[in-house]
Amino acid sequence: MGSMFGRHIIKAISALVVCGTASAWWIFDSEPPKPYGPLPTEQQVKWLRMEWYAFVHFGLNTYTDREWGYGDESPGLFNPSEFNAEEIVKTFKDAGMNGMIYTAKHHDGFCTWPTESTEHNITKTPWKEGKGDVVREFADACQKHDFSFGTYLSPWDRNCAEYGRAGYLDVYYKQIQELLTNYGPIFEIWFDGAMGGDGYYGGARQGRNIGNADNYYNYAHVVKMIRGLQPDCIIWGAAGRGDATWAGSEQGYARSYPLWNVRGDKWLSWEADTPINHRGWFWHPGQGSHVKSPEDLMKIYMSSVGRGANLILNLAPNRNGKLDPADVAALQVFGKMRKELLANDYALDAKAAASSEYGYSNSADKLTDDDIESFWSPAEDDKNPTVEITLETPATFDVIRLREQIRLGQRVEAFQVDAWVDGAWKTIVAPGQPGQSEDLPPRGKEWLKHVQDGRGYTIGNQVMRWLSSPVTTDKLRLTITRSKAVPCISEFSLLSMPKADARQEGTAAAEEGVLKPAGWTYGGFAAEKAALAFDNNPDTKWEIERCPSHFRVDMKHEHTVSGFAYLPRQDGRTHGMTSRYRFETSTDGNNWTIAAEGEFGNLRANPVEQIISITPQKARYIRFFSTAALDGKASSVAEFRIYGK
Ligand code: FUL
Repeated sequence: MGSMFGRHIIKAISALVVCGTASAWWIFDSEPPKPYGPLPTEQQVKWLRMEWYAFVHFGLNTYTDREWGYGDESPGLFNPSEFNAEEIVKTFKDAGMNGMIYTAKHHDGFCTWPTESTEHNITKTPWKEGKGDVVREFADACQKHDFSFGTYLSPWDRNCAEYGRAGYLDVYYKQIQELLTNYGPIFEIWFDGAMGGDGYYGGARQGRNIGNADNYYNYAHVVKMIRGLQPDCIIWGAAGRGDATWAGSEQGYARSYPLWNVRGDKWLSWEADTPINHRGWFWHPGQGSHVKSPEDLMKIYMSSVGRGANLILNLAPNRNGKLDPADVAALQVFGKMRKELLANDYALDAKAAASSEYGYSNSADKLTDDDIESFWSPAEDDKNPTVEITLETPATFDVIRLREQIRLGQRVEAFQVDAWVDGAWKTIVAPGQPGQSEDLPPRGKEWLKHVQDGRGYTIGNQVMRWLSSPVTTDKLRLTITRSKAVPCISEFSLLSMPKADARQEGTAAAEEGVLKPAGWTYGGFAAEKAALAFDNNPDTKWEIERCPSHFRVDMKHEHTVSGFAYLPRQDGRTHGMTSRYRFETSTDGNNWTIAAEGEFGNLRANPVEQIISITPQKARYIRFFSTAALDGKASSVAEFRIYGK
């Protein structure tokens, strides 16, 4: 410490000598550590501090019960008679969010603003007699409520005749230009990665392959254009040329921890996305019973924001233009829990004593001063930097939050936290080990079990480690066990996880109307495995290395069948995941009626249960055909349910 202080005084004096007339405050300041590695832009710093915001999927799919429209849907369907953008924005804001991103155009190519780029737009709808503009209403409501507004503009366009050819680029660039010119500040623009495949394409109804997306869309040009129009706008995606990227799952968690905001020589931040409702990104009839519980939302938050990524949480308006009440209820409870979690930091103003300090301005007390800009750094030659934190009175907590001063780069590779319990140090966050990582398994709900008791790896903008059992103490010790350069830690907080409101529990999927498979027999391909699709166990499945193929069910009695549910394979693989289907019914097992056929969109990124309703009809037999599959000629079904009575 002595030599450190001496060095600091020398620095200050030499600064005075060099600057001559330097103002007196410089004497009380010291030079911070030098920046390390790629640095975030000011926009990226601000964006990371937003933490979470809303996604809003709302368009023609809202009216067709689909996730991916084909491109031939009639704009005549769009008529949200009770749409009130302000009410939606206020709901988000009350929950503690600070921005929203709206799907101005999804893959079906329908533009929800009066664009000059295509006829397939809002002016052709009955809503407000063709004079409406959803983008305008959201943008204005956001501006009025001091809420950030962003936009999603799907690069893939299944409506445009020119898609896949050079002609589409003029259309697409025009759309970007309109959205970034006419609607005020856009905090983030989202370039989805889904691209190419079959579609309407102006009537061609064919498959189109664009090859390399980065080449086809010319993202280098797109990025340049956006920087010119709105330099503060965060660009998401764009083949890695933007400012932020996908955290690797549509379940809302960062797939892997440690999480480095660095790709090559560039700072690139992460965003995890998920819909609040298990049914998907767009609103679907009867989705109320499929909302994620507030407890699950908290686990999602802890494994996205808690790992250093941002979280974008989708709430979809229904056909009237209103948010689903069940979604809103879950959001409100989770929002309240999050506020309570962050409201009380037991380490605030606690005494902090470090093994060393880099300089006077980077003393240990900066960790507990509630100032995100100030930070503690140890001396350069301190290879085992620790800080002891002493609270005024013992506190009980189960979440530890740390933040790095990311303006100087991301540095910390691993850390450890010990608590003084019963007269000895007890490790409550073990340090992450070199070459290891915490990867959440990409399996349905299973991954939620893996959220607590993680190790200490990267910190970045922030990291939260959630302990499965609370700790009570008045003394803690933080050790930075590995760091790429002198650590710069801005905050150390001790938080306590609130319990969910009991009234919100039990929102799990209602099983109303599901026919019980007792005594049923199966036929068709791989008939001996068909029962595995009806055993309520997503780990076992009906599968066959063949597509198209099908299985047949004899329910032994006639029922009125009103629909079915299909759960794609949940083992993290996509080979043979059924992506197109046909569902047939029969009363005698000989004459079959096609009750439904179509596409299951977006399974690759979000393999959630797909529920299809049919016109209720009498049937003793059903056949489920897998007519197309992802990644290879195979078919599979993890779980299947038949609805009826
Ligand atoms: C995906 C899309 O394909 C989904 O439909 C949704 O928009 C999601 C946010 O991104 O990749």
